[in-house]
Amino acid sequence: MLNLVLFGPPGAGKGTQSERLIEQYKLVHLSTGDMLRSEINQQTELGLRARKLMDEGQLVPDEVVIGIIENQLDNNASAAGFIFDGFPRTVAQASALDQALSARNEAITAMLALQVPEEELIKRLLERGKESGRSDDQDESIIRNRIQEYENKTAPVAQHYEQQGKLHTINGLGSIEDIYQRLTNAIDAVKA
Ligand code: B4P
Repeated sequence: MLNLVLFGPPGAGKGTQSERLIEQYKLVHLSTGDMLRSEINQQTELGLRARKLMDEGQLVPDEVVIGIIENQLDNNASAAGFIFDGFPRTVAQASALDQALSARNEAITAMLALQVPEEELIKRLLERGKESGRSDDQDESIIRNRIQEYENKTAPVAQHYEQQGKLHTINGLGSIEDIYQRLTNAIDAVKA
């Protein structure tokens, strides 16, 4: 299996690039953000809990997203591999993912970490907010809160994979096509 973690701050382009990478490598796309938004749209109990936190720019509790991901691993047992997009977002989530994969005789192949300066992230998310109506993209203070949550809780996840020799940093500035090329170069090198 080819199991990739696509990593980076909010607005780094994880969702954008995942859509192309799953086509190229025939992988299953697991985006915890998309799954949580689907729960919100269906107005499930989980969705109602998640919405309040997401609208404040906070992370939802680890046990919620870990449970969602484990279900998806079981539902896609015959997949060629996975792209984990927006997960893991805490070191506890990373440890849980390692254990869940190891219990299935699998492991993360590589983490691809997109690097984008903060002012560019804010510009992209405010722009998306105008087009998509996503409630967590509407307000600069919520976006800055999301970036702060990333710095405090998510950035250390890169060290977790660096210690395993799996971290690959990718310049996330430039055209979507240029960044896609950088990602595929890195993936092809780890696959070889
Ligand atoms: P997510 O849905 O994961 O989304 P994101 O971090 O906002 O964005 P992403 O990096 O995917 O950006 P995109 O490609 O769309 O998270 C939302 C919330 O869900 C979190 O804040 C949290 O509350 C919750 N959550 C999710 N997972 C969780 C977890 N594991 N644990 C706890 N809580 C969790 O790109 C953004 C914009 O930039 C787009 O409009 C795109 O068109 C544009 N763009 C992309 N690449 C560009 C480029 N190269 N140049 C210019 N613009 C570009």
